[in-house]
Amino acid sequence: MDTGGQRGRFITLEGIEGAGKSTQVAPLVEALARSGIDAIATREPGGTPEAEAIRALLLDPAYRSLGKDAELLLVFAARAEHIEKVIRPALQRGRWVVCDRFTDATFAYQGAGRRIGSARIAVLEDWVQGELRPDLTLLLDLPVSTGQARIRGRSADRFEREGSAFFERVRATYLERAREAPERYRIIDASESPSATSAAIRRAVEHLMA
Ligand code: Z5A
Repeated sequence: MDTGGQRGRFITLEGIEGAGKSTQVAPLVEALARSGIDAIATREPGGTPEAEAIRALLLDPAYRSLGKDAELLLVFAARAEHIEKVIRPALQRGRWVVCDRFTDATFAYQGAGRRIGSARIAVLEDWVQGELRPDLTLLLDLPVSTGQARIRGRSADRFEREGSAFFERVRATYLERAREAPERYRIIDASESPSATSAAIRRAVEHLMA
């Protein structure tokens, strides 16, 4: 995708909680480095001090009554900072960007989870991102119950307090979006071991390295 001088590649990891996204970011960056590709790892919400502050607010269970429109706008406020200060400059310098979650998460969590219409989200996507879209999105897919079992015992953030039906909608929306844009997505079976998942991810990015 032409983003006005972009030369690096933009890879995002998506999936429900416990899918293993955070676990897989470093192995992917290391695999890219072994192939001579300079990549940075980052995450959403977050990636800059200001966006990390917004993340802290979004995840804090103390703010459980935050309205869904305010939540959506905060997600995009963090994203605007992240794109301007981190993602776009890195891509323009030819670096690859590996991002733990991006706008697919907004369609899944605020769209399907909070039931905000996708047309409204798409307006913000165009406004905040312009032409910027991921070159490749790795959807780490697994049953909701498996993901929840992996994070059991951890203190639940504001999203993790939602029930299974919320996460079933999130998972279904990720899968639907992947089916609608097969050229951008690769669905990875995330119920396998971490090393098997890393190997599947490496295979899924090979075509970008050619
Ligand atoms: N959010 C949103 O609503 N809208 C948006 O636009 C964006 C985000 C961008 C971010 O919180 C929250 O923000 C997220 C959506 C919302 N909330 N939720 N839910 P986060 O970053 O803390 O949440 P997360 O992305 O879901 O992180 P997570 O729960 O940690 O999931 P993960 O990164 O996919 O998993 P992990 O940390 O790599 O692994 C979890 C545990 O499983 C850990 O103990 C691992 O050692 C273990 N693990 C990992 N892989 C495996 C395998 N393969 N087998 C067995 N065990 C494993």
